[in-house]
Amino acid sequence: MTTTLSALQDWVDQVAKLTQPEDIHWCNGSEAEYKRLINQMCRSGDLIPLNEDDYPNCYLHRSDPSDVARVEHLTYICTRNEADAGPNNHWMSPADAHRKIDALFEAAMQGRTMYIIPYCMGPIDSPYARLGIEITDSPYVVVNMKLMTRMGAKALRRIEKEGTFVKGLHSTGDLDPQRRFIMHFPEELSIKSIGSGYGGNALLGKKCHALRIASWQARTEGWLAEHMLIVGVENPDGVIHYIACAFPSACGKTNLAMLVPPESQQGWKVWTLGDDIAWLHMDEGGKLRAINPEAGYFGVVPGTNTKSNKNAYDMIKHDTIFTNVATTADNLPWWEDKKTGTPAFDWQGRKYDPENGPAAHPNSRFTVSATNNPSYSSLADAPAGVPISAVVFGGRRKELAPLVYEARNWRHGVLVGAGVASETTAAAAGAVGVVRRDPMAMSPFCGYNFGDYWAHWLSFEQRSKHLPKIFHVNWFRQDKAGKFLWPGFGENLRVLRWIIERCDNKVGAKETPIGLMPNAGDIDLKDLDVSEETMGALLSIDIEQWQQEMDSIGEYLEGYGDRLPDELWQEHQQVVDALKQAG
Ligand code: GTP
Ligand code: SPV
Ligand code: MN
Repeated sequence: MTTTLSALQDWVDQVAKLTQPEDIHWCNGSEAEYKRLINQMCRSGDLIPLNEDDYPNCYLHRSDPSDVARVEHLTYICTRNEADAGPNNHWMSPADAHRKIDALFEAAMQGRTMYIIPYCMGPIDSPYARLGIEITDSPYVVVNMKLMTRMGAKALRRIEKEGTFVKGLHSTGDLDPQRRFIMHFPEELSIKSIGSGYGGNALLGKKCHALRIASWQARTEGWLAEHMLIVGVENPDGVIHYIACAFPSACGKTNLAMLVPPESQQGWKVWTLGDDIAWLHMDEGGKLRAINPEAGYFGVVPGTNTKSNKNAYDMIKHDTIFTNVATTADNLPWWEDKKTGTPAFDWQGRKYDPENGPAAHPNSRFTVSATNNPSYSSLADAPAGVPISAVVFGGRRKELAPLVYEARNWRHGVLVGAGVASETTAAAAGAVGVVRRDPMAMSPFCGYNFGDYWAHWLSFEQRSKHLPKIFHVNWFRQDKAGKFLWPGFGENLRVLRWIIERCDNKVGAKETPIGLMPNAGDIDLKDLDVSEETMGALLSIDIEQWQQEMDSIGEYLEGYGDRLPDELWQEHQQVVDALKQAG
């Protein structure tokens, strides 16, 4: 297979000349191709087959120990004008970036096969879908892209018809962290990534294309590309509300998107549309509609058990690629909090020794097709997406942020999103558990200046009277002993129900300086082991702490200088004033 599109053929020829692969393979996305690559990687040792009886068609990949997470310090946005990338991104001039990274690509694929992966982000016949080509020398990337995207012949046909696509070039290189870069050229719709084989660094359709490049395109075209799950919540009468939630990496999106309602919530059902990325467009009636550009999940493994997330637990029992989990003596995958089995070998393949830390890497991941998901929504392939009733921001905060609150209006909601902070997790290289600002959970993923991004968010108010309501949640409040105050997981449905009732104007709320909060008794606590006192703590706000928080948000926003929209500043002042009055 080759292509009829000369712009594509020329680029492939150019890349081949630079990287000098031994072979070139155009991926057609077939099952046979997937199987062939899997078998080839089993022979080369890139993949280890897992216990075929209990985990049929499941494989383990062990990354290089220096290559187990996204590397934000090596991720660049390369725009002509530095200010367009903003203080939220590392910047390099396009000329310098190309020069630097092309030198590393020189002969990088010698002795290897170069794979051409045509992919479609979004339902293949959706007007909202976007196309891309990833060129890589990693068969691991090919099989992951097969599970994560609509990949192969159909995507190539659409690319040839439309003539436009995002160009992504990737090589695992020599995995030397000194020679690792992930560069984005939004003005050229291109990505170059070298030196890492891991998830968000290497599967270029995901964070690089569907968030960093797409957010840039979305701004110029009037839509939004967000780090959000999309979930459908069906009430006992069969009415479904769709909710989009932005939580930072490893802060609960996959789990909420696949929520299993607890027994007390008779008649409620939850449907997954997406677990990581949402593209939001305004339809003719002024409603925001969401599609999930992805077709699979690259999810956090540790913590997954039959109690926390039975859907995910079952979903990854077949046809799954595991990355950096541990294994048991009988070759089952194992991870912390699996609640069954014992580890024999850790994620690096060493004999398990607790002295070496956790058995599974804290950022170990599963890759599965979304069709494995028992709660996969029948509308996940709908070309027009689903209408969104509520946008929910959230973070991982031991203290301060209450279980749930609602923004007074869209503008205030944009401030709530801009003010999100969260404790860092193992999803990115660096310290874990440090609170940092992560506006809209997009800090590592917004492909342009946050000041312009907030202005773009604010601009939606002028375009529609039917925007979703905006909320903020925090599942991670702790008591003094470090125990979570809220049980989380399936029980989060109780909070989603309050959110839906607010959207339907079926329940009142209490005004507070930071927004609207549930009145006592309005969150269903039936059969829940949470005392009234704990509930009080979860729904309390500490005025003094919040005053400090608003100072900190203010300082952060000031960093955006004259790119910061005035309206955001006014909203900030309004909360500051309200806190002062209450204090
Ligand atoms: P990315 O894929 O990195 O974007 O992450 P994500 O937001 O999809 O996170 P995920 O749902 O995989 O959750 C990450 C971790 O948070 C897992 O270890 C979960 O067990 C834990 N977690 C998820 N939901 C809850 C919750 O409601 N309460 C508590 N305490 N932990 C949760
Ligand atoms: C995240 O870190 O937010 C992820 C995993 O979803 S990765 O694909 O590696 O970015
Ligand atoms: Mn993510």
